[in-house]
Amino acid sequence: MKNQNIKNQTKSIEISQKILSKNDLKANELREIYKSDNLYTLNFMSSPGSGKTTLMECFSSFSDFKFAVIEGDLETNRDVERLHKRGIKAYQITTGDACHLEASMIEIAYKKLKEQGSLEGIEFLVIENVGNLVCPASYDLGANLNIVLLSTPEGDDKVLKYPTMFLCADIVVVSKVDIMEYFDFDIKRVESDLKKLNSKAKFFTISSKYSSSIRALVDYIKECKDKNIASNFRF
Ligand SMILES: Nc1nc2c(ncn2[C@@H]2O[C@H](COP(=O)(O)OP(=O)(O)O)[C@@H](O)[C@H]2O)c(=O)[nH]1
Ligand SMILES: [Mg+2]
Repeated sequence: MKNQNIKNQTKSIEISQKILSKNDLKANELREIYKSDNLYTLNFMSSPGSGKTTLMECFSSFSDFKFAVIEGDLETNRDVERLHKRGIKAYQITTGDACHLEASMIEIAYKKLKEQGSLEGIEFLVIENVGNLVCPASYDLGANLNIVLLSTPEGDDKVLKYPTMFLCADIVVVSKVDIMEYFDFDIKRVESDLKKLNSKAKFFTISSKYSSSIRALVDYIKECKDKNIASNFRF
């Protein structure tokens, strides 16, 4: 009888806290490092060829946007060579067969950039993730903003086909709008899909041919830094 009473008084408590993975823990450490070094960090993700490196080349024409880059590719130093040609400080990570960057890789690259003095006078750390619309969305890099590019040749149906990627975006950028008409790309469809999936994401359209479109994106990123906005999304 006594035991029965105790049983009735026992309450069950549901614990639904996320168990942090090794990568999550490292990403939390990186967040603190960026903060103490006063660097605002952007994680650019997209398919290969959607225009990430080109966008970084375009950034270099704005003297009020001081940035260094960590490049992620499966193989080759080609992107870093392109950036160095423009005078951009950059460090290349080659992942071999890993289809995404992980926080531990960023930690190593960050140390190298720092040792080289490449972070002096820099306000923004720009990460170009490995080109892939799937895997990078599962790895927190501690960035302040996660920015996803979708180029017009890829098609206007991708937001709902790759929801994990677009869910983790603070900013979605449709790139290559100068050639949009050749691909029957419907911007309204992308905007409407994004509203349904992730209404908090800010939406931009850009082309490397239209400097004012890049300027608008840079201004918004600078505004986020000034307001110290942290990513809506935790991976
Ligand atoms: N027409 C057009 N081509 C672009 C634009 N941005 C990038 N490209 C081209 O797209 C190709 C892939 O660009 P890249 O920056 O290397 O893409 P990433 O793989 O995402 O870094 C290159 O040939 C670029 O010249 C754009 O706004 N308009
Ligand atoms: Mg690239």
